[in-house]
Amino acid sequence: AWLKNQASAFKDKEGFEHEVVRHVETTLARSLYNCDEVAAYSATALAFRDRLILEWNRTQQRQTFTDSKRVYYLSLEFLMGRALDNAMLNVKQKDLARDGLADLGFRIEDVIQQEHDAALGNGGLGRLAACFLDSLASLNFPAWGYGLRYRYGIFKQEIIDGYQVEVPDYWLDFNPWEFPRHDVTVDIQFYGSVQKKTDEAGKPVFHWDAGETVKAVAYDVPIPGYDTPTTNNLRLWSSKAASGEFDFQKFNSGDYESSVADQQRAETISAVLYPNDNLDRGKELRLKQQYFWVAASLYDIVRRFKKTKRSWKEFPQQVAIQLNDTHPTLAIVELQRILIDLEGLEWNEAWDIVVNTFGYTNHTVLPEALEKWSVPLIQHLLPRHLQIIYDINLYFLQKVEREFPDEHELLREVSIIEESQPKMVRMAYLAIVGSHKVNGVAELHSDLIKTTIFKDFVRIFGPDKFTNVTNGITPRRWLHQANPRLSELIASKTGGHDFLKDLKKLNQLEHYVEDKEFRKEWAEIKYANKVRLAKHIKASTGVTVNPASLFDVQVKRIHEYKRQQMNIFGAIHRYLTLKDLSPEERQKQLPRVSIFGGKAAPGYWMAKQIIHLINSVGSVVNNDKDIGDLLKVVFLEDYNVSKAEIIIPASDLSEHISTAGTEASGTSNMKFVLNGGLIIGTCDGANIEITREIGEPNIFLFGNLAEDVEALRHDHRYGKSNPLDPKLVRVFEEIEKGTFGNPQDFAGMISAVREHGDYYLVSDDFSSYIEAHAEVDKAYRDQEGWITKSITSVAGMGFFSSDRCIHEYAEEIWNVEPLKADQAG
Ligand code: 26W
Repeated sequence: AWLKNQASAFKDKEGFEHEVVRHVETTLARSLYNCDEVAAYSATALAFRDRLILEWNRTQQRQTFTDSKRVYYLSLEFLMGRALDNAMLNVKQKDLARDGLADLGFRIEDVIQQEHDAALGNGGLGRLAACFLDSLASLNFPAWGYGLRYRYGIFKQEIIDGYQVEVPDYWLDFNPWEFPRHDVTVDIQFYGSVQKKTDEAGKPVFHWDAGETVKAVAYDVPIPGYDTPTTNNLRLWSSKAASGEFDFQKFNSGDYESSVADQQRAETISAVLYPNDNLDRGKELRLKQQYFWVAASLYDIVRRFKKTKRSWKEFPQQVAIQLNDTHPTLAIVELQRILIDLEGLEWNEAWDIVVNTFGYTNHTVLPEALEKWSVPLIQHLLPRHLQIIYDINLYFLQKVEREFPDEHELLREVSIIEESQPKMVRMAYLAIVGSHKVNGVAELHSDLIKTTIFKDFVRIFGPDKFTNVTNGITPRRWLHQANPRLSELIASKTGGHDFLKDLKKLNQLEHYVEDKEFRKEWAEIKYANKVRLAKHIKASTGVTVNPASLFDVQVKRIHEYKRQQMNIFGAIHRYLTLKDLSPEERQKQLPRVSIFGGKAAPGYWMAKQIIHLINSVGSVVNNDKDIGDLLKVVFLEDYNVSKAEIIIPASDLSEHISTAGTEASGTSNMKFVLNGGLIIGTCDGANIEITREIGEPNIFLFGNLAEDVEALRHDHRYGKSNPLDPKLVRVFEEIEKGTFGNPQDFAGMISAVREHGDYYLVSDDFSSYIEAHAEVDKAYRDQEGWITKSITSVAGMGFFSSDRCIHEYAEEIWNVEPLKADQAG
């Protein structure tokens, strides 16, 4: 109903056109006669932006006026993708805009594509944060995101001669979705020393004499909810020299170079997103980024709280802060510092407030991804914070000693400070100690953290501190936006678009599984999406693929634990098997396209080798006259959110094949199934819950279980493993013969399996992987059976909405309630 009178609505398409023309002619200072697609995009974005701003302001006023508890989501990554399409759909005016743009001579699809992705993230963790923002706004929760405004997002990937080449992603040229708040700034301090003094009462007080000050400037991004006036705020901090431009004193005294150098050093803090996913490298600049962002955000949150004139003990009733992995853990220390050093609270009183304010989400169990910072580095950069960390650890270890006397090993095991050379601060332990709830992101993952990496903390704090919130995805972007025809078909059978707000309604599709017309349309939509992807593949790689083939997709960051190497070994096996057949036999085989995409961290040598092998196999297989359409292998360059929106709706089968126990959840698995694709996967992460929801006959599971991994690794280390599957041996031999180019280039991938302990258990799972693929072929030949599986699966996906997920956080962790527009009083 609000849509009728909403501030964010255009009355009609003429009203929209008028605004577009006005922006072209005034804001952009161009004439309609030289308005290209870029200008049409800019003007359309500005027109919608104007509308959003009104609801955005009202939402902020409403939340302030009602004095409601707010959620603050601290994430170093927000992988937003494009905003215009999403904004138009959320206010339900895309059709009007399509008509208006057509009048002006543009196709809306072309206009939408002019927008640069906001790619301020690496992968799963960053995209989850973006889905959460969409749900928080759509469900009317008073919530803010806090992050960094990187000048360069995740690098663009080019594939040159089969190798990944990184190109900087400068994305801020024209960004209508951000609003600089030059009046909202915070001075952030680094380095220096700490003075201990005593106040009149003889109580010790600590004064941090900082050595460097940098200015944080706020940039705000409106986050519109779907079908609601609520428009939340994402606040991103940009770093600037504290003295403004550059230091005039230095400048005037002739020290021009060093004044410019100071300015550059300050701006470097928010210059670039670290491109590592699941790898901690411990760089000083990264720690600087973390503190800069955390300190600015907390200052902002505390400033807002102080305006309410409430007493400090009410802080956790007004503020919930969620830590997206350990990257913002310094916020715990910073809030304690503010409360004791600046506000004069007693340690215990302050610490209660801190613990009740924070929640911590863990997103990985990979040991190399668990953050540790060296004590000397923290001492140097944040001397007062190091003292507070030591005090937090002292009180914590005293508690442990009281409750577990004689367990001296335990103290060393759980200490926040690792007694190594140099000493290290274990950020996950600090996050656990400083939060009231810790959660994993899928059932298996939450069980694993309780029984492995955090098991001692379950004993110390009790099991109730640890919980599970299985990840989810927003159906607005990942169904309605990415797959509009499927969304319309579902709407036509489930009573309109309500399923987009209540995804459980998808279960009504079960009534149509046998409906001939419905099934036909369902299949046609998938086919049309495959035709669209085939065009994209042709345009970007030059390879022609037949849309009637089975599209088999693995798109995600390249990592050994995700096992793209096993996938490409499997494709080689398929190629060799086809070559073995007589031409007559061959023609009876099912045609396949193996589609890969994903970025490798620039310093991750093995991941880059995997990309190179995929491309090398592609150039042999795709040009083999014996093979033709029966097998194509393509690597899609520069996988990102907007490419995902094309790829995911076009998949028949997607691969989620991590070594059991390594993928915390995975979220693309949910996106693929929601779009009618089936999964081949291991019993890992959310695959397990997906199986439970959609039914075992609808998923191709294979491989060893998480509980077997330790023993298998042990066997590899002591040479007790089974001999390699002859199929895998043959794949290795073929690579080593030079069939796919210089074998030296791929020697590392093979020796990791054959000589170096096969840590990711490729050899242990290869046979069952190949068998599962044979099952896929068999199932796909039965097209009717496949369509039944596809529809049944989508019907079961209601659980995986990020709306469900946000409701769980709100109830179990944040204790916050939605605030509807009519509750403004
Ligand atoms: C310090 C370097 C670093 C950078 C990023 C360490 C760890 C990370 C992230 C936590 C890695 C990540 O994105 N994890 C993914 O989180 C998703 C959302 O919960 C899960 O679905 C994925 O399984 C998990 O790999």
